[in-house]
Amino acid sequence: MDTDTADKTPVTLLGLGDMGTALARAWRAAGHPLTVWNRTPQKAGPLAEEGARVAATQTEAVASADGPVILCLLDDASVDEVLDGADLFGKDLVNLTTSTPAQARRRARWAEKRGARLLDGGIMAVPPMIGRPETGGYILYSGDRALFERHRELLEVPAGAKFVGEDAGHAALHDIALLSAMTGMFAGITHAFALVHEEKDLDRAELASLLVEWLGAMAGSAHEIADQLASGDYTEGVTSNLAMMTAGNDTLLASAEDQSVDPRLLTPYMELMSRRVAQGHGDEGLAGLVTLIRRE
Ligand code: FVH
Repeated sequence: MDTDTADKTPVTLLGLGDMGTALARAWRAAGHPLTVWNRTPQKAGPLAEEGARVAATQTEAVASADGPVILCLLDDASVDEVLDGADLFGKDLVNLTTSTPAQARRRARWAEKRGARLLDGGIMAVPPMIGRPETGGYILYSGDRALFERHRELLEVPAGAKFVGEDAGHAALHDIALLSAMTGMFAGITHAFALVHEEKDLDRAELASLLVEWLGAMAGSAHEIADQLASGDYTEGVTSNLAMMTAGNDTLLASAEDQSVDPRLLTPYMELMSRRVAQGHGDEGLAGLVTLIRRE
C-alpha cells in the first residue's frame, strides 16, 4: 500500500476506466492523498486497498475536495452527467476527458458560470505509459494558466505536463492535430506493409525498423512547413519541391498496381499535390497544400 505524504496536494479523481485507474495509481505512488469515485463502484475496490478513499457519490467527492478535481471520463456527455447537481463553486477542475476544441471552450464557460476554474487536458499517452516518464508520454493543458501553475507539481506526476495556451480549446486542438497526423502516418504504414504482403522472402521486422527510422527522419519536415506558413513564402528552404515529388508519385502508383495494392490510402494526398503543381506552384514545398484543404 502507498502512504500519504503530508505535504502533498490531495487529489479527487472522477472516472476509473483504464486511464483513470492508471492516473490514480501514479498519484498514490507519489504519496498524494486520493479520493476516487466511479459510476461502477466495483472498479474502485483495488484502489481502496491501495489507500484511496472511495466517495459514495460524485457530489460528495466534489464537495469534500480540498485540491483539484480531475475528470477522466469517456466523453463530454459523461462529464455533464457526472457533474450535474454537484456544487462546483470555488473548485479547481482539470478535465482530462477527450473533447473537441469547441466542447472544451464550452466547458470552460460552463465552469466559470458555476464559479469554478477549469483546465482542459489532452492525454498523449496510453495507460501503460502513465507514471513512467521514460516512455515520453505527456499531457497537454490549456485554459487557466494560474491553475496550471498552482497544480503543476501534481500534474507532472503521471506524465510530462505541457501548457499550450489560455484558450481552453487549445489542448484539445493540439491533441486532435497530433492524432490526425498519426492517422495519416498509420495509413502510410498500412500501404507499405500491403506492398510487401505477398513477398515470401522479405523480412517484415527489418522493414518495420526501416520505416521507424525513415518516418522519424522525414517528420522533421513539419518544421519546414511551419516556417513556410509563418513567412507566407512556400518556396522558403525547400529541399524537395512539389514538381519532383509529384513526378515520383507515378512510380509509387505503378508499383502499387504491380504489387496488387489498392492505392486509395495515398491518392487523395497525391491529387492535392498535382492540383497545386497545376496551379503553377511546382517550386513550392508542402505548405501550399494546407491552403487547398481549408474550407473558407
Ligand atoms: N485509454 C487510452 O488509451 C486513451 C489514451 C488517450 C486518452 N484517452 C481518453 O481518456 C479518457 C478515459 O479513457 P479510459 O481509457 O479510462 O476509458 P474507459 O476505460 O472506457 O473508461 C471510461 C470511464 O468513463 C466512465 N463513464 C462512461 N460513461 C459514463 C457516464 N455516462 N456517467 C458516468 N461515468 C461514465 C466509465 O465508468 P464505468 O463504465 O466504469 O461505470 C469509466 O470510468 C477518454 O476520454 C479517452 O478518450 C484514453
